[in-house]
Amino acid sequence: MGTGMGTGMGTGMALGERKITVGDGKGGSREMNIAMVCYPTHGGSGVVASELGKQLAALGHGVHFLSYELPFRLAGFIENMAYHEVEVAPYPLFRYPPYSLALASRLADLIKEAGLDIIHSHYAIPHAVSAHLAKEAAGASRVATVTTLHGTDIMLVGSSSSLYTLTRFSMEKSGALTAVSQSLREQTLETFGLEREIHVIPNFIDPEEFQRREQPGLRDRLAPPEARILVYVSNFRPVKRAVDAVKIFHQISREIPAKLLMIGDGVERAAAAKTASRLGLKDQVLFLGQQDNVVPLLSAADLILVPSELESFGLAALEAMACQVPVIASRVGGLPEVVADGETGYLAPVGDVEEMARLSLELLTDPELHRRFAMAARQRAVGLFSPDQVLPQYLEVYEKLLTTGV
Ligand code: GMT
Repeated sequence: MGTGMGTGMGTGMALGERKITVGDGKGGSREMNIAMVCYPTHGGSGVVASELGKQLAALGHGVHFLSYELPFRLAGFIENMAYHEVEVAPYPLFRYPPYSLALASRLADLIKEAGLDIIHSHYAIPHAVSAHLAKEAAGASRVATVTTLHGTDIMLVGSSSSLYTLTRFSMEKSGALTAVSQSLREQTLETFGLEREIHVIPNFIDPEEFQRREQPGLRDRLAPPEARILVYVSNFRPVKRAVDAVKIFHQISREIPAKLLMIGDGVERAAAAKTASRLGLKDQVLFLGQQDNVVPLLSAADLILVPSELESFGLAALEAMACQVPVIASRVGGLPEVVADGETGYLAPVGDVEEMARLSLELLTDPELHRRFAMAARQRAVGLFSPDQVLPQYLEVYEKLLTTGV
């Protein structure tokens, strides 16, 4: 089931004059038609796909989202954008409903229905495999395929022995590969022994949406005036080390009045709550669950904790920086590319709870230092990770593929 494409195709404004047109088969030209394939849940890859789709649609390109559910950032009518739900017919024979095949089939149909020029998959596994299959099934060798690697697909899922071969195959078959950090690019090349080009295109935020906007009264409702507010945002997978966040906070709260807001949900939430309760922090650690809009909460915060074990980029850190929230994070994966150590936050070894608590206290007890870091965080987020910086990089990849006819 798909929602209708908005009217006014081709009326979008040009951003940085980087509009790309393709031949319309009648001697004229038209904007590109792009299929965006992603997971719809609160993970960073779905967020990035949605934001990229919005930017492309605003330029006048036709953007078709395919997933099993509407990605949460795409609620409401968006001009030039359509959503196509991928449904898998339930059948008792299937122990595992074949979602990747249903996706490939829907994509193959859409290649013809919408005249797709590009299929942009977010995740090598399973989306890039489905994209390749769709191209073959539709006999559409002209359709270009782009795959953005986000980390989870490559380092956690794709490198497992059961999926390794197909992950590698999907990357080899993609017309272009992009990775969200230099670190992920290098890890991918090494893990899969690939020799091909991987473009590093970082994630981005909309600086208008992600800016410090304090909601009147919210801070007072969350904590007493003298307390500092820390946030932790994740999907509470083991790799995010939610328990470490509580332990870091425990050490901080022994020195200064503070509250910790735990945002998100997932398997480790119970362990984090148990740790908070064991450490006598039940009233100071608030579990707020899944939040569609984190800006008001980030705008009430003084610091974000990102103690992850693995993070190919760390979108939560970037969103916080854009809201003038300095970051205390693990020195791992792409986080050092996002957080400027000693300028917009501090980095420490994974699991070094003591050091992360010490660095947090350094910032939280020195208002001038904190102010400087907060300002630098916003400046870095806007200067390096805004659509103006990042969108042209994706457009360049698209343009190159379309002109070289891959
Ligand atoms: O780990 C998550 O939050 C979910 C995950 C995803 O695949 O949606 O995030 C990955 O992609 C994000 C967007 O590119 C990155 O910001 C995260 O660092 C990355 N997660 C890991 O590498 C563990």
